[in-house]
Amino acid sequence: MAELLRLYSYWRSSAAYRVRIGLNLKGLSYDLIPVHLVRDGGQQHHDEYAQLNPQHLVPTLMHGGRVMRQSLAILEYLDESWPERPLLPASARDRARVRALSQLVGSDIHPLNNLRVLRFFEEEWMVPAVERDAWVRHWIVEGFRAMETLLADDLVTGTYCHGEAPGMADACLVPQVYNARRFGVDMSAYPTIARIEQACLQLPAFRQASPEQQPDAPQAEPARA
Ligand SMILES: N[C@@H](CCC(=O)N[C@@H](CS)C(=O)NCC(=O)O)C(=O)O
Repeated sequence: MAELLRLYSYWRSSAAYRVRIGLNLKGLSYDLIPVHLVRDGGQQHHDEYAQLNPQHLVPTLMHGGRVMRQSLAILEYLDESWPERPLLPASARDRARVRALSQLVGSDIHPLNNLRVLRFFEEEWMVPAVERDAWVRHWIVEGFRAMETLLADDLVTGTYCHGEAPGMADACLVPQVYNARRFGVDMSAYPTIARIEQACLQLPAFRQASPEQQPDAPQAEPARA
């Protein structure tokens, strides 16, 4: 497994953020290749990248000449290839729980709010920004209501989504909370989610994966003299 890991990422992509967390939790070093989703008409649409990822989406992971797509599949690939510090628990039942929590975010919240969906509203249907943002909040609130119940009502929930070690569900949840905050969702309605997010953000693996820490994040404006 000595081959180089190369992650195609965008600083604010929550799907890429999941994989950055997974790589960091595993202690794996990787090369980060920024793909700017807005600049130059969206670099995800450029031929060179579209050949790697015909869906024109980030993230894409390259490892030993193999190309991998879909953040949850990539996280599982990392877990199977580097079993130490597992992202998924040991028993099939517990794995099903963690996968369900992860998919709640990855399959049922995030796709409705993706950049291409919001762009379609704006560019094809001329939906005003205020309504577009209300759509985003609506689907996050729907998903978080269920996620909060699932986490709060289950004794298996610990400091993290599943027990006392961070894993795949946390790698999905934290980027989604980042998006929720960005769009003005009131997180006080989801105390368990907010508590787990804060616990995760204590860990360097999560902090170093955060959008603002990425090399392609816009630099803060220098303070004026
Ligand atoms: N299901 C995919 C979703 C990937 C995805 O939607 N990526 C977004 C960024 S978070 C993207 O590349 N959007 C580009 C676009 O909408 O044009 C995964 O989990 O990898």
